[in-house]
Amino acid sequence: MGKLIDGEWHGDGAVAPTNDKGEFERADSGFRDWLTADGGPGPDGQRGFKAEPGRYRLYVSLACPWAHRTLVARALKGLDDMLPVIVVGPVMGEHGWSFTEAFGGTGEPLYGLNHLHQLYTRARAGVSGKVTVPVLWDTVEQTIVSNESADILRMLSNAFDDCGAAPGDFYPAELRTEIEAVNDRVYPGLNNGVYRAGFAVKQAAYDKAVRQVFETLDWLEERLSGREWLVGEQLTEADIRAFTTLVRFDPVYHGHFKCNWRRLIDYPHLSDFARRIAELPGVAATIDLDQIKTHYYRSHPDINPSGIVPVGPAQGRIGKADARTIGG
Ligand SMILES: N[C@@H](CCC(=O)N[C@@H](CS)C(=O)NCC(=O)O)C(=O)O
Repeated sequence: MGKLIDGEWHGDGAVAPTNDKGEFERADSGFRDWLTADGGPGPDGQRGFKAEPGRYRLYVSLACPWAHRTLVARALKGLDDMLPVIVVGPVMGEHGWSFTEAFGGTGEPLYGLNHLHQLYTRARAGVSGKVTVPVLWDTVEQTIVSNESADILRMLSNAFDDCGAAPGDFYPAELRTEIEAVNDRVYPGLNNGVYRAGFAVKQAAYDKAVRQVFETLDWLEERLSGREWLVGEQLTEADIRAFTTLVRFDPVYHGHFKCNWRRLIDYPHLSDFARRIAELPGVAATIDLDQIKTHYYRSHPDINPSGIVPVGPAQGRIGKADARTIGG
């Protein structure tokens, strides 16, 4: 991992930033503008960029659960042609995310860049901070509209509706309060909770985080016992946000991040829920277990020094199965 300081890349060996209690602390995203149908300001007065087919690119890693949120929205809204993706390679090394045409990457077709940090400095020469995916890039102004997945997910829900996007609103006005309430629990307890468990460097920090992960899974299981979707009677962003962590749970978080009290397949309602979302049109193609496993097990040498990518799980894999199997 590493970061930009005044436009210079500093690679470092540390797995993730932790505080003096050994707890992982996630940095805030640095680019927070908004894509809107008419180019008007975003919901909180952010600078608006007009949604136009072909104008923007979505830089993603297929491994990353945050980027995956935006890929699910792109698939469900039928934006494949309007919003092309650029896919980094799976392993995050000393230069951070890098472009390659091997291992499922697309290379970097716009400017021939080698590393994602070069896109950040292209947007803002002296920028400081983490270099993360997803990135929503404007090819006209050559800048980053946003590198915050929660915001990008929300903007893709309606920004391209006048351009012929598929119907569906993942953040309908009448459900917003409840969606926020679910997000406020699922983000710390599950989406970021698995990282807080996995990146903890002190026992107490791990114990606290892993307990919260399973309290959140228990709560979700209970909530889904009598309903199909987390909020209301339709798919919302709350479902998409839970989904991308759930599909990684048994292949990665259970082992690599030590979230091994239970597995996703031990939760019948949650497993059905994840499968239900994976079966929506276009969603299965966004799940790449090879990339997911390769990324985590090979990008965190502090946690997995050998870089060996384990073969399992045999059962309960969701989406496009990874290539390696044992037996019949
Ligand atoms: N808050 C950001 C977080 C994104 C994020 O942390 N992405 C990870 C990949 S899963 C990343 O790019 N990490 C690079 C790093 O930490 O150096 C979002 O949700 O968009």
